[in-house]
Parts: sequence; C-alpha cells; structure tokens
Amino acid sequence: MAKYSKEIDRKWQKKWEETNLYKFDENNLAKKLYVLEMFSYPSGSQLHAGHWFNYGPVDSWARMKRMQGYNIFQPMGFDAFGLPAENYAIKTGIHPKDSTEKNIVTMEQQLKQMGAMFNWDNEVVTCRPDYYKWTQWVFLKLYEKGLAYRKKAPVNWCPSCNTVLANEQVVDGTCERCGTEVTKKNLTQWFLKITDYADELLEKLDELDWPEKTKAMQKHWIGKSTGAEVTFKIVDSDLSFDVFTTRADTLFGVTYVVLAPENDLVDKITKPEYKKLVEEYKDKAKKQSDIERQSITREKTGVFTGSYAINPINGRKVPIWIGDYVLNTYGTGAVMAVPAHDERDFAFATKYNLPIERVIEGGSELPFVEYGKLVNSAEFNGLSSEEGKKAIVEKLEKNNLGKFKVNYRLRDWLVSRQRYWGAPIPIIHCDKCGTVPVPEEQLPVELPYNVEFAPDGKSPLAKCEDFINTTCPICGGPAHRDADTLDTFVCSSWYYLRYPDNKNSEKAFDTQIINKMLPVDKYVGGPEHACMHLLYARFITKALRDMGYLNFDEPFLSLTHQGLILGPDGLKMSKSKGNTISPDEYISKYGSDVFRMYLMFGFAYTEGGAWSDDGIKSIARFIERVERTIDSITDKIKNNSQTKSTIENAEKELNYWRHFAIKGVTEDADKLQFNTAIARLMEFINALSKYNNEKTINNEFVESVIEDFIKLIAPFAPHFAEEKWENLGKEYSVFNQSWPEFDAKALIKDEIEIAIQINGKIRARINIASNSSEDAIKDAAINNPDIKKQLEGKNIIKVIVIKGRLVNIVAK
Ligand code: ANZ
Ligand code: ZN
Repeated sequence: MAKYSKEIDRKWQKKWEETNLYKFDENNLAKKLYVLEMFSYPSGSQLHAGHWFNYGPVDSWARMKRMQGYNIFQPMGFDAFGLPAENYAIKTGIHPKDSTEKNIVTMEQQLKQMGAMFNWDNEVVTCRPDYYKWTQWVFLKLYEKGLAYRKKAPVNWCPSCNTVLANEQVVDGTCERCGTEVTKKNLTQWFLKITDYADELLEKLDELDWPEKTKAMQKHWIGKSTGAEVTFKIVDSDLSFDVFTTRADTLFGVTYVVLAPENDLVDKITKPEYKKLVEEYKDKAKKQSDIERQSITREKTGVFTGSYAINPINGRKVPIWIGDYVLNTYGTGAVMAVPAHDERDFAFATKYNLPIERVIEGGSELPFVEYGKLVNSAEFNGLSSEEGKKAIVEKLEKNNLGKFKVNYRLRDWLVSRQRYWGAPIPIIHCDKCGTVPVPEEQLPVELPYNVEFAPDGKSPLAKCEDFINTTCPICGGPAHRDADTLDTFVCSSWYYLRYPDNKNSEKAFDTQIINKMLPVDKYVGGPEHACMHLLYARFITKALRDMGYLNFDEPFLSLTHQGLILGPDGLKMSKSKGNTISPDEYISKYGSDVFRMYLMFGFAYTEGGAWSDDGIKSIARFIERVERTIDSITDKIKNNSQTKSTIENAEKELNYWRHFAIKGVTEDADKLQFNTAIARLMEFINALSKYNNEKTINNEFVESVIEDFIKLIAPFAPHFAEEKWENLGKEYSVFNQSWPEFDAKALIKDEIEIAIQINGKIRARINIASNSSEDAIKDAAINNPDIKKQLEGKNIIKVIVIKGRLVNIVAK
C-alpha cells in the first residue's frame, strides 16, 4: 500500500475532478447547505497560511455535513479590483489586469492543491466584465431608488493613496491601507444611502447567529442615539439653529451653546470684532481629525462669536461659541452646553469662566452626569430625568421649538474612488440633461486597458479621451462619462448572490434561484470586516429585497471568524519580519492533509496562535501511525488469517472508544471545535492499535470499526481517507458514505448487576452502568417493567439505594 504523500493528494484530486464528485445537486435544494468563505484578494504573495486557516477547516466541516446528507454548495472566487494591484502597477509598471489575472491562475492552482470541495463552475472574479457589468447594474438600481446620490462633502482623503476613503477605511485617523494620516477635502462624491437602513441593520442583528463581539461592533458603528432636537433663535436676527441632545431634562441648565467651527451659520453670526479670532480658530480646526477632536483627554477649546441665542424653555439669553469638540458631521453640528451635568461642557466652562448651574439633584460635586430629580426647572421641578425629558420636549413641540429625534452615528457610504482599478461608475454627465444613468443594455461600461494610471489626485479615467467622451443617452449630444470607479467593497457587497447563478448573462441573478439558495447558511472569514463588508452586504441585501429582487432579509445567518495564524515568533506574519509560513513547502513535504490537520489540531479555530514546526511534525507522525495501524489490520482482514467469532471484552473496549469518538467528533466538529474532535480520533487510534496487538482479532467486527474510523477522519484528511478506503476494498468514494452514528449503549463502559427488592424481598435484577447516579438507579428500578407490575395498587413510601448492590423499595 502506498504511503501517504503529495502523490496521493494528486491522485485523488484528479479523480474527484474527473468524477465531478462535489458537483452541487440543483435538484435537491431541500438539503442545500450554502457554505461560504470570504473570497480572497489575488495578491502577489498568493495563498498564505491565513487563507488556509479560513478555507481548510471550513471545508472539513462541510465534508462532514455532506456525509450527514447535506447538499453542499461551497463556491470560491476572487475579489480582484482594488488598490494593491494598482499600487503594485505604479511601482513595477505591470498592468493591474495582467498581474491580477496571473495571480488568479496561481492561486486557483494552490486552492486546488488544498483539495477542498469548491464548486469551481460557480467561480466569480469581480474584475471581469461579466461580473462588474452586474456590479454596475446594482449601482443603477440603487440610483433609481434614490439610494445612490452625488454630493459635495468634506471627505476623507489619503494623500499617499491619492484617493478618498470611506469612513470605515479610516482607522485611528489614518488610511487603512497605507497608514498615512487622513486629511479632509471638499469634493463631489457618490454615496450610497445606507443610513436609510440604519434602524433595520441594528434591529435585525439580534436575530443573527454571529459572534457577540462583531454584533456589538456593528451596533456601536450604527450608533443609535435617542434624544431631541431643540431650536434656539438668534438674538436680533431671523436666524435659528437646532441642537441635538440626549438630555432635554437639563435644558434649564444651559448657560451657553457651541457650534462646530464648520457650521454654515458661523460666518453669518460672527460679529466683526470677533471675526479674526474665529477665522484663526476655524483654520486650526480644519487640520484636526474627527477622532482627535472627540478625544476625551484633549483640552476643550473654543472662541466666542459675539452673538447670543435664546433658550426656548425659559427665554434666557446665552452666548454662542464655536469649539472643535463639536463635530459638524454629527447631529446638527451644534450643542447646548450644560456644564453642571456634562464633563466636556464642565471643562469648557471652567476654562472660559462661563456660568455653571445645577438642574439635576444628586452627587455632592459637579459635574453630576447621572439621572436624578429636576431642580431649578420651574414647573418641571421634582420630575425624574426620564419624565422631565418627555415633559420638556412635549412643551417645546407645542411651540414648534423642539421635537423627539433619533440620531445615528452611521454615515452614508462613500463609494466613488479617484483610482483606475475598479468598476467604472455607470453614469453619464450631460450639460443639457444633467446626470444620466447608462441604460442597462449598454452595460458593462468597460474599463479601458490603456490608461495612464499613476495617481495625481484626479481620476485616471478622466485623462482617457476614448473613455470619457461619449454621447448622452437622452439627447444624443456630446457628454462625458463619470471618471470615478467604485470602491471594491461595492463589488464584494453582492458576490454571494452571483455565485449560484454566475453564468447568467441576462440578469445579475435569477430571483427564483437565489431565493432558494440563500441565505448563506454558514459564513466564515476574518473579524476585520465587522463594520465594512459585513455591514455593506447586509445593506445591499435589504435594498435589493425592497426592490423585489430577493425575499430574505439577511445574507448570512451564521457567521464565524477564524483566528489569526501568527509566525513562529508569535508575531503577525509579514514579509519584512521574515516570519511567514509558506503552505506550499509544507504541502510538498508532508502532503496537504497533514498541513490541514495541523491547522485544525494545533489551534482553537476562533483563536489561532503561533505556528510551530514541531506541531506539524507531530501531526505527520500521527498520520503515519494511523496509516500503520490501518494497513496492518487491513492486511489481516484481507488474508483472513486470524479471526474469532465472539465479541469479548477486547471488542467491547474498542467499541467503546469507537462510539466515544463518533459522539465527540460529531459534536465538536459541528461547532468548529476541530482540535478536540481530532483529539478523539487520537484516542480512537490508540484503542485500535491496542486491539491490533491481541492474539486473534474479530475480522468482521474490526472491519466495521475501521470503516467508521476512516469515515470519521475523512473530513480532516480527505485524500488520506480516500486512499485508505480504497485499500480496504470499499467502493468510491468515502465522501458518498453516510456519517457514522453513535450507539449510546456502547458508551456504557462497565455494567453491574443490581438487585431490586420490594419490602426486603428480591423481585428483579437489572444491569446498569457502574457510574450511574443514585437518582438514575432509582429511576431504573422503579421503571423496570416487572417491578412496575408488582407495585400496581401500592404506594411507594421510600426508596433506599445501596450503591453498587441493591435497591429496596418500601411500599404499602
Ligand atoms: C446637552 C447635554 C447635557 C448633553 C448633558 C449631554 C449631557 P450621543 O449619545 O453620542 O448621541 N452632542 C450632540 N451633537 C454633538 C456634536 N455634533 N458634536 C459633539 N457633541 C454633540 O451624544 C449626544 C450628546 O452629545 C448630546 O446631548 C450633546 O450633548 C452632544 F448633561 O446635550 B448633550
Ligand atoms: Zn443630454
């Protein structure tokens, strides 16, 4: 028998492909299981340990599910547009399309060496026109619905990548891609109106089987805040402004108000003698990021505008300041300051000597930020904060000076990019007709190949005459195309909808097919996508649902994040640190199953950890040991040399470990707890090997045990198991076998006999597990059919258990 190696991998990969073993059965949708792993970016560094950790173990899970009778759909593709390929192109001169397509070929090959059950017929590659045609279609549908719009706005700008970034792509004030500090620029950009779905995106989170941490992150990112908007009129002026507050109960304590420096009102109300200071302050504020401005520890600063506003609840005149701790992008860009009950306002008031007036009772010191009873608040005195909020806003409402209001931290999603390597935005700008969507029959708007893509802050496509000049679909006059491309997150926001119907040339997808195939049953990928991809995809699903293209609410019902595999030094793998692990080398040395199994045994799946060469060596030895044991027993069975006919203690012992493993592997692997599942297989092989040392073995029995062992190890070592299955003379393929079921009786290791007495006389004897609890023994005794009969018409007064020996039932 051939020893397990990469040749065995190749043999079975070939056979699986030839026999189309993993083909999804479109006629058995009742048992469909859509298993999805986040598709990868086709980068030059190719398939790394992180990809493997995402795909290998999930494939093992899916294999077990297949053997349990599920019809598995497990597609794979490439998220192929985006900055890395373009930045690489700028460095090397190699066109992004060429480098990307080349990387895809390599990565496809590497993925095939993994031996996963990927449905390659359903592959999608987002940078190819047959895919991005439909990305453009999605954009146009959103546009039709008013969910895509263009506006001039201060946007995040990365001076190094030379492009705008979505809020989600700014991490601690720096560019997510390159780490450069992000600045603000006023630009006309395309946005998707994700905020229309803020409430549903929040509410539906509770129904999802997702990691709690990820749900909490989305919740925080959406940032629902319930409060009120209160209108302040400006003294000696027709102007007014609203503030957003979550503490309307403190309205009587307002001693000044603060506008964001960028608030449009500032220029209109600033008195001439304050202009200079205000302008200087505005300039300084512009250079600060929102994150810095919100920092709790940072000193609160501001300047007075010279104007006053009227508190609508008591008519009091309060000064209007500007201060950079107020963000123009949140609420109304203005706050009412209550220094007695808010930390920031307190610091500000103390610094600038503004009055501080308590309106909530409680605490000995100010600021007192908790809820309490209202004081110094006229007719509202004595109300609780909750009651006060309601009563005060209701009164304001009557006078048209306020209303209840819910605010969200979530902003609309900025999707236009001034870069080359992305899907062109399917919009035409006509001097006469304005913004005109490209008619569907003219899609795709193809991305031209010959473009000067070095970034200079303008869209590369703007410089491509052939592309940019076109005719207006409405008036036929000269017009130009939108020169921006779509953020790659738009491409990945709907790819799971394309997989099941990826060859459809008429539509993005067939609604009927998709409604049957989705939602995705299990989604696995990195946690870094919590507030980007995972939020965008939910939004797009909901928007398409509301247009009638889908009938489900959520794309991913169950989500798991795999952990991170670190370098042997415990640090994040990176080329510059020289601590990367190249899967290919290990696979060619040990075979792909050893690599896969080490990943599953060496780490808790959701945690990951540091790579260890010793760890993979020990898995290689484990596979060798399994192979020796199985081969030896297989030989004995084939030669039919020795066999006994009875089931004795040795068989019982082995049978115990067999069923103990079936139970453990099934339950643990189902929860993606592969390390403990594999530990059960190790115990099982120990028992098999011990049994193999018996003088004579029961051939028939041990054959059935080996069959179960091979089935159990098959998801984790698919090539190896297929080979052993064949060696045993079984019919191809082990993956067409059904998953073993455990026998609870076999798990009762030792049974003992117990006598059951009624009023001191033995009436029956039962066999029961030696480790049974007192209650279990009682139950068994009372429910024994013979005893039941004899107890008929009697009342049980007492049951005495003498553990390990007898039960005495006292009855009358
Ligand atoms: C008066 C007040 C009194 C407030 C008090 C708090 C405590 P969340 O929960 O995050 O929504 N605020 C409103 N708009 C702001 C902006 N654009 N920039 C900075 N701060 C802003 O926070 C709402 C509270 O944050 C609001 O309630 C407002 O201050 C402030 F004792 O109004 B509060
Ligand atoms: Zn026109």
